[in-house]
Amino acid sequence: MSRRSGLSSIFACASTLLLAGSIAAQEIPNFPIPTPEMREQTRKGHIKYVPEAVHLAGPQDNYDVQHYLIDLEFIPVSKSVTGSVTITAQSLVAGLQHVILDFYTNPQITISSIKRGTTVLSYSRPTHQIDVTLDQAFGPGQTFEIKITYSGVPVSVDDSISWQKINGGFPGTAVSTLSEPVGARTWWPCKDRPDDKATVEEWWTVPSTWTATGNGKLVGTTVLANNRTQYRWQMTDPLTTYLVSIAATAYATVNQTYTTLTGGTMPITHYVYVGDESKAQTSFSELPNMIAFFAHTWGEYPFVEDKYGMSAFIWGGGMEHSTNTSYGYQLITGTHTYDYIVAHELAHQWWGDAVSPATWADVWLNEGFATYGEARWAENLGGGVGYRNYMQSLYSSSFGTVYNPSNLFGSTVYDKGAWCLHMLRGILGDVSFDLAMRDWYTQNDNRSATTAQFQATMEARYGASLDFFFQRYVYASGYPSYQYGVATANLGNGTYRSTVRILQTQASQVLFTMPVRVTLLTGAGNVTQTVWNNQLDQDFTLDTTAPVTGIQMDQDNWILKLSKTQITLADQDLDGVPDRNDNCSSTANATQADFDLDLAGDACDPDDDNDGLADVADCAPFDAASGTPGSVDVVTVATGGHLSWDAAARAETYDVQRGTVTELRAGGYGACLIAGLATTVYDDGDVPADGEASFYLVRGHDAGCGGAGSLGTDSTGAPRPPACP
Ligand SMILES: [Ca+2]
Ligand SMILES: [Ca+2]
Ligand SMILES: [Ca+2]
Ligand SMILES: [Ca+2]
Ligand SMILES: [Zn+2]
Repeated sequence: MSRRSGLSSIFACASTLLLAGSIAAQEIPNFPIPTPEMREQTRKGHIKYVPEAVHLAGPQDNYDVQHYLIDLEFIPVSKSVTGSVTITAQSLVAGLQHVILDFYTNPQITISSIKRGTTVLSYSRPTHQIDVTLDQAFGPGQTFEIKITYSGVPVSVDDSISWQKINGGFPGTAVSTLSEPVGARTWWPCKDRPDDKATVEEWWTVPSTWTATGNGKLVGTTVLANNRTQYRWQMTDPLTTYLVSIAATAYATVNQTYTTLTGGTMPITHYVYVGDESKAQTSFSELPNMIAFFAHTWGEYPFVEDKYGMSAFIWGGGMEHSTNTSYGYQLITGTHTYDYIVAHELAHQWWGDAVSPATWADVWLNEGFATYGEARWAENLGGGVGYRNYMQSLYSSSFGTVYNPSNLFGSTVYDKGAWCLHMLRGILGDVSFDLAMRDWYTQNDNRSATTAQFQATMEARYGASLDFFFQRYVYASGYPSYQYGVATANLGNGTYRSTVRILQTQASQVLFTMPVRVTLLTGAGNVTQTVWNNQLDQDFTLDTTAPVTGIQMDQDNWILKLSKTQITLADQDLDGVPDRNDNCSSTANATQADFDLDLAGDACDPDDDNDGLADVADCAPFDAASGTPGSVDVVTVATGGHLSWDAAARAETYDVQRGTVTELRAGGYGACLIAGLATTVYDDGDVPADGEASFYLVRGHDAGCGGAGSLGTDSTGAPRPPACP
C-alpha cells in the first residue's frame, strides 16, 4: 500500500508537478525520485495497529478456508450492501463444531441467516466476530460450506469502504474498498487474517452505469432488473482477505498488453475516471516495461493467467489489491511523477499478494519489498547511480524496528524495510541476492510466510547464518556510527601496506557485525576490498602496489548507518604504521620485521632473537641457536695433563691455549694447543716441568658466528681475543 492524503498536499503537489512535467518532458524514460514530503504524505499511516493476539486467536486455527463466494450488491443511495458470503472450509481438528469468523460489530448490519445447505445454523456474536455452531461435528480433512446472508450499512474503519469518487465529492458516486489490514470484516464476514489464503469469487452487483472491478478475471456479467449489473470476477490463485476488493463507478478503460517471459500476452486493463484516459496513457506508459523488468528480476508476474490493471479510487495513494491495484485518481496526472507508486503497487503483486505475510508483524515483507522494487526500477532506468540515489532518498536517521513495528505503515516498515533488502544485497552480492529473492518467490508463491522463513531462504544462498544481520537490523532498532582511517607504509619491494582502522562509535556500543567495503585510492586506480568488521575497534591490513592517497569506507552506502567520519591515525615516526600498530613506534620501520615475533620490532628489539643474549653481546643476533658461547669457568687439570671442563652454553668447539698468566691476560696466545676441538677433554702431552707455572685457557667457539668471527666478550664485557690463528 502506498498512501497519500490531505487536500492541501494534493494541490501543493499538483502545482509542483506542472513545473516538473514541463521540464522533464524531454527526458525519457522519466522516473523522478519522490521528495521526502511526498513520501511523508504517502505514508502517514492512520491505520491503527492491531495486535496479533486479538486477531490470530486460537480457535480460528481449527479450520482452513478454501474458497469464498462473495455475492454482494452495493447500493450507493443508502451506502449499504446486501447479499451473502459462502465459505468453503476444511476442518483441521477432530469434532469441529464451532467456526469463528471475523465480522465487525455494527448494529446497522443484520445477519438474516447462516446456513449449511438448507440447514439453519445457530450463532452468537462475540465482539467483531461470529461464532457459528455447526449442525454436526467435522473431523480432520472434512470440508463444509456455510452461507452467511446479511445486509446493512458497513462502518468504514480506516477507510475500509468509501462511497465517493473524489475527495469532497458527492457521496454515492462510487464504491471502493481498502481493507488492509483488518477492514475486510467491516463489509464481509471472513477469517480475516493473512495466513489463510483461499480462492475467491466476487459477484459484485452495482448500478448499470458503473463498472465493478475486482480481483482476477472477469468471467461474466449479467444485467439485472432495476438498472443493475452483476460483474463476476474470479481469481485463479488464492489470496488473502485484505486483498479482496471492489472498485466501482462510471469508468473508462485504458488497455495495455504485457508480453510474458514465454512470449504470450496478458491483458493490462485500467479503469480510470471518464476524461482521465489520455492522462492515464502517459502516467501508466512504463507499466508494461515495469512488469517485464520485475518478471525478469524475480520470476514471472504471479497472476499471468488473469491480468493486471489499476482502478482509480478516492484515495491519495495506491493499494495493491491482487491483479487490480486501487490507484488514487489524483495520481493520474499525465506525468511520471507517481511512477514510484505505479512500480510500488506492481511490486506488491509479488511481495504481499503472491507471497503474503503470515502475520502483520511481518508486514515489512510487503512494504519494504515493494519499496525496494521502486529502487530496482530506478536502477533499471538510471543504473547504479540511479539505484544508489533512490536508496539514499529512502534514508532516515530515525528508523525503529522493522519486525513487529510500532507503526504498521510507517517509514520504518517501508524505507528501512527496503534498506534491509539493500543491505542483504550488499552482503550476498548481486547474483546470489537476486537468486535468493527468486527462491523466496518460488518457495512461497500462493502462501503466507514469516520473517524467519525469509532469513532461512537468504541464508541458503549466503551459505551461512545471517543472524548477525537480522538480529541487528530487522529485529532491533539502532544504527552503527563509524570512524575510519588509514596509514600506509612503503615496504620498499613494490608493496604498500595500509593499516585501516574501523571504529564503531555508536553511543549504545552495541556491536554491528557487517562486511564493510573499504576503498583505497591509489595512483594506479582504486582498490576496494571487503573486510569483516566484527569488533567495535578493529584494524585491517590491505596491500596495494601503488602509494595510497586516500580512503573511502562503504562509498556506495551498502550499510544503514548514522554516520561515517574519517579520522587521522597517529604515527609519530611517520613510517606509515600507526602508533598503536607500530612495533617500534618511535623508530621508522615500515616493514615491521620482528624476527622473534615478540611484538618488539627488529628495529628496536634489544634481543632480536630472544635468546637471552642482547644484540650487543650476541655474535649471531638473528639466530637464537647461535651466539657468543658462555665462558668455561673451571678447567680441571689432572695428572699427566689431562684437561676436562664443563660444556659451555652454545659452544660447539673449543680452543685450548697454554701460557703464562701475563701472556694470557695480555690477550696473547701463549701456545695455541688446539683449535676446533669438538669435545670437552684434551690431553696436553707436553706438560711443563714441575715448578714452571702454566695456565690453560679454554674458550668456546660457536660455528654459527662464522669461523673467524668474534668470540664475544669475556666476563668483564671486554671483547675476547681472537680465536686461535
Ligand atoms: Ca609509526
Ligand atoms: Ca616504527
Ligand atoms: Ca623482536
Ligand atoms: Ca640475542
Ligand atoms: Zn505498499
